[in-house]
Amino acid sequence: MIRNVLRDKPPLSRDSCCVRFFGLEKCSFLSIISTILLPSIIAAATIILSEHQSNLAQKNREKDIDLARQQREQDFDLANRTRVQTHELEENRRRQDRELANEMRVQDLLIANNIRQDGIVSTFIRETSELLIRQNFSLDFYNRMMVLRPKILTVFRQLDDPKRKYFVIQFLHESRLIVTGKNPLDMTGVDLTGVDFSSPFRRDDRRSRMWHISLVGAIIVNASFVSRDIRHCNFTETFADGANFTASILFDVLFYQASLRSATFFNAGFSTSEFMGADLTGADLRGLYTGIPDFDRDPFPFIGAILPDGRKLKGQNLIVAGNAEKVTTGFDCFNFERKPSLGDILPFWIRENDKVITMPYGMDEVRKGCYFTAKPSQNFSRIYQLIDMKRYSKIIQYGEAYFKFQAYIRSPRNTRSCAFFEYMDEKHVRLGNLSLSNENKNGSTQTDVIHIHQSTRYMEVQLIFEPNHNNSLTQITMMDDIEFRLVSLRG
Ligand SMILES: [Ca+2]
Repeated sequence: MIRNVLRDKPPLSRDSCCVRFFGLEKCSFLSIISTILLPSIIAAATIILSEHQSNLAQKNREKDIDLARQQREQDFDLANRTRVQTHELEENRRRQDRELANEMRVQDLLIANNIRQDGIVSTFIRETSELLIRQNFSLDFYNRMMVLRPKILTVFRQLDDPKRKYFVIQFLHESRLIVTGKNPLDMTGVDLTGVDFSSPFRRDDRRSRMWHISLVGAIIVNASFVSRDIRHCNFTETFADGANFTASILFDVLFYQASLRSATFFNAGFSTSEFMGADLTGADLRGLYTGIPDFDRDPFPFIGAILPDGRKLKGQNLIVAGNAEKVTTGFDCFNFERKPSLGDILPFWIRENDKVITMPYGMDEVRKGCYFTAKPSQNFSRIYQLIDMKRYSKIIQYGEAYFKFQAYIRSPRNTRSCAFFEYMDEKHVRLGNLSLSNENKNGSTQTDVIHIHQSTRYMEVQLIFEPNHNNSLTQITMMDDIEFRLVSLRG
């Protein structure tokens, strides 16, 4: 059917397509338009394209410039960093070189110092040994005090290494030059600060022993004696602040007048050591056997010492029953109403006869209790007691211990009643005496402080009453509060 329609449609004639425009046929108009417009379009497109390319090129150039700038900046940064790094590296190298040079110099100095110090020690040991051999191991006073002591002081001043100081002390100890009881050298002023005397072994190991060493007067600040067995040693008058005696064995060690501030004796066996006059401020005295010592029950080892808590202990009265009411039986010394009657004396005092008695003070007396007196007699009457001072032998031997004698006395005029103290040696040989008397109606306490003879081992105290011829009890001698005690060391 369609084929039929197409077949039936008449063919287009030439004239039929030429519609007229502006007086021109349509075909001619299109032809003209296409002739003019096409090149224009092409030209325009070309211009636009060209413009676009130009812009692109501009952008690219700008980008290139930017990149180049960035590159330059990076190069500059890199160069800077490299320069800084190079500088730092060189600086480091120079510093390392300097440090190395310094270390080497220090090492050289150390080596030189070591050689010098070894030389000092070996010269000292050689010369001292030669001196000992020359003197047949028995140095006289001049050799000890004018040759050896100055030499020792010089050596210790020159040595700065605590280990070498320890070696020298070992040598002196083994050469028996600083052994207690063997006329040891005076170590006063020898500086042993920080020297390590500690033992690597157990304290009961034989190798821990350092017995009988005398360091009297030495400076042993912060020195260590940990685990050392230093029994029978003498640290009298040492300057030993901060010294460490932890877990050491200190039987029979003397610390008279030593400065032991903040020293530690923790777990040390020091119960038989003596600390009279020492400064123990802040010291740790928690001993092995005793715990913290009972200073009040047994003040003896600490008389005159400043205790860790700052207290200072007075010595005990060595006279038994020096106060009359303590030995009185038969009546009440404080109840004068029932009086007068005479008390009996318990046997702390030895009575030569039965004349010496105790009596209560009168109503008008300031003093209370009882006093010693004597019954009327034609002869001198006396009571006495002997005091064993052997426990004090070391402190007496030290020679700087001061004892105080005291008695309250009132005697009639022109009598010779007195408290009489006589000291004697081990064999009871009398060495000297001291008497306290007072011819004063009012009575007063008489005292005297002396350091007694170094051989003193016994003290006899006598209360001597002169016969009271007028037989009047108001004219009698009275004595009371008799005391004898260690009060201080060196005045
Ligand atoms: Ca009394």
